[in-house]
Amino acid sequence: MKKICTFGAGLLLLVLVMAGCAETNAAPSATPTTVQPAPAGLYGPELAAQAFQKGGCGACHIIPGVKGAVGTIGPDLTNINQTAQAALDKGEYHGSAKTVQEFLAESIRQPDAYIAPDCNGAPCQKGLMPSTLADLFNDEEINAMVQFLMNPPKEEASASQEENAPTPAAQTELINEEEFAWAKQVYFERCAGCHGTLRKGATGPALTPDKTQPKGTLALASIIFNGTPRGMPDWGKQGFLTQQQTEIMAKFLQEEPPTPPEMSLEQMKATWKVLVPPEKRPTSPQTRRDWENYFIVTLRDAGQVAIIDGDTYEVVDRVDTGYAVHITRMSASGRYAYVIGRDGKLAMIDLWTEIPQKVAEVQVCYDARSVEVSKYNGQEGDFTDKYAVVGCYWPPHFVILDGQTLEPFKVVSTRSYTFDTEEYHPEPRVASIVASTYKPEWIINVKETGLIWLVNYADPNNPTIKMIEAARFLHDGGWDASKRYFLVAANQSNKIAVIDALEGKLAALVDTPAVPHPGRGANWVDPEFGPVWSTSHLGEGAIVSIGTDPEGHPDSAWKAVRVTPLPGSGSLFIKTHPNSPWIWVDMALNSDPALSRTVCVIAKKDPSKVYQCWEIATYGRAVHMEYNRQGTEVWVSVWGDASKPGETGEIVVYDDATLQEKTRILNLVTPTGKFNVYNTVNDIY
Ligand code: DHE
Repeated sequence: MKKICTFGAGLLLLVLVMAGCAETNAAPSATPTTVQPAPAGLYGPELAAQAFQKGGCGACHIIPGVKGAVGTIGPDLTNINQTAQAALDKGEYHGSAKTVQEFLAESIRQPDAYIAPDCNGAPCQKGLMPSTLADLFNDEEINAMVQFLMNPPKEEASASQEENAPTPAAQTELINEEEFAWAKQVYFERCAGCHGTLRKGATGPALTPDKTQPKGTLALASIIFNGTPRGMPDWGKQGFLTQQQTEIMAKFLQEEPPTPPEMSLEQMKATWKVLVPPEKRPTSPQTRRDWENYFIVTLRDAGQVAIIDGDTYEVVDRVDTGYAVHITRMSASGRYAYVIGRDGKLAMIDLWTEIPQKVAEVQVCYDARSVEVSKYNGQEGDFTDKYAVVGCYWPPHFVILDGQTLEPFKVVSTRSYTFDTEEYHPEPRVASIVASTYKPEWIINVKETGLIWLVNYADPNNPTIKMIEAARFLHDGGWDASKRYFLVAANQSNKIAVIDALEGKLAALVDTPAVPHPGRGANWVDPEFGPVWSTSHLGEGAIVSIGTDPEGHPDSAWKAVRVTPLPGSGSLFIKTHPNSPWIWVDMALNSDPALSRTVCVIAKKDPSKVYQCWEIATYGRAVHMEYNRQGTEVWVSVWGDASKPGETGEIVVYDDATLQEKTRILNLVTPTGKFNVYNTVNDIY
């Protein structure tokens, strides 16, 4: 068994305990990692520092005097002796230790004996630090670490410790070609979204060799296996990666990142297919169903969307789309659904045919997350259903396409300079895109540079672009109720940027708790502060509401006027409807399985606290809420596991007035986002 050390919850020393994790990726067998014993002849602080290095404890803890020990997942160990004394004095400690020394030693051997309350501002989590530790260190090493923590050095790492610390190069173990190819694919599928294709960091930290090599294989593998409280998934615990596989990934991350290929317009056009030409499509709806009450449901791991009748709950059709399909947006008329996969494949579905039908498809990049349409209809022309735009992660560009056929015709690179330090960035990815109704304009959020581009598509071959300085790293967002202001999360800056689409300028930057993640947010009227837009957060259990009515409620405008506490962090989405008395919120990425399948509602008339929370299933995660057209029902996805029959996923439908369950739409494969046609066209959230 391979082991790893880090202090986190309690005092974390992580051993990668791996038992029976389902293998979902056929990986090559790992090159063995050998845990080296501490060099003989070391003692005292030097032996302790060596032991901390050996286990990679610094990946999760700040340990004064230990080179590279600046991790923030576990508690800061600078004053851990005092924290331990306080826990013993207050009787909070439930282990068998009677002294601080015993406490520290026990925390290494049995990390869950006591869960420290503060992991750098967030609550520490049970189970983050695996419990089988004793075989990693001998008694001498544990004793040395305990003595070290009893009296930690005041200064930074001393020269001798620096010398004794293993050099990154010595720690890095190469992987073979087969392992590299496998890890590259897994990185693309699971990691690139947050850390960047070139690993320069965005939602997650940078993972370039200068950052990863000092951490070493053991520490990196432990983070990959166990996740972090700030939203990094626990790939090992979830069963996506085995211990061996996390080690291959950890080694891959210490190598230089490979640069993927570019994609030309010619290559895009080679993938372009018009399956039903516009002239062969019906001129009026051919279905008797209320197609405006269809829900287009992402079936993530099936690479499909299900089109579900919002009146009868029947799955009307399943349409093949892109790999790990991500989101759907409707054309301005609502007739067409545009579905983007993570592989950059865009599918266009006609909702007017008797059975909805894919009418065109194209691939415009290798990695994408967003799609939007032209919505402007005014003095400058009618752009209804005229253009689509896809925002890519790799290559970093956006592509403008014909809205009727998906023929791509304009590619615009987003490679440019960061707004604050004016440094060239090779991978500024396109995050959310929304279409203005005030002007023929898309608001395109360029994640890494922190710039919001106002792209005028009136002459799309010669688009004018206004770049607005905002904050890094831009992610998701939505309109306020008036649709004049667009609010977008700069999630690693803990800010919401507000764009005034009428004036074409930044209206405000609002500070929030850690890692805001609104989806498109929720618009409602606060009894005290008037119209507000709310976001939940990945990094903290809190909903923040921001005043959005500068004319009627100038004192509240663009201020975080209310914080509503949630039982946990890890929230991805929040939703409401103008007809609803409630605001719904998930905690899909909470590391506690019970909370991850819990939804909460907040009463608009008493928004200071949560009204009710409940688990919606016995498996999977509760993720993403959507209302029906009338605003009387809420649909919530149970995001299951495609490899577990009976637990692949379902949608739970609630009566919004009573909060009672109405029905379940069963046996869906990993349903995540759901987009009601009417609500999506009209930006109702
Ligand atoms: Fe998403 C929206 C990016 C992971 C489900 N997601 C968005 C948007 C972006 C984004 C930029 C805004 C699009 C817009 O409005 O134009 N998402 C990313 C990532 O980079 C990230 C963090 C990591 C990744 O590797 O992809 C990521 N997203 C996820 C998931 O794991 C989710 C939960 C399920 C899945 O698809 O795998 C997921 N993202 C969604 C959904 C929306 C979304 C359902 C749209 C919400 C809405 O109501 O509009």
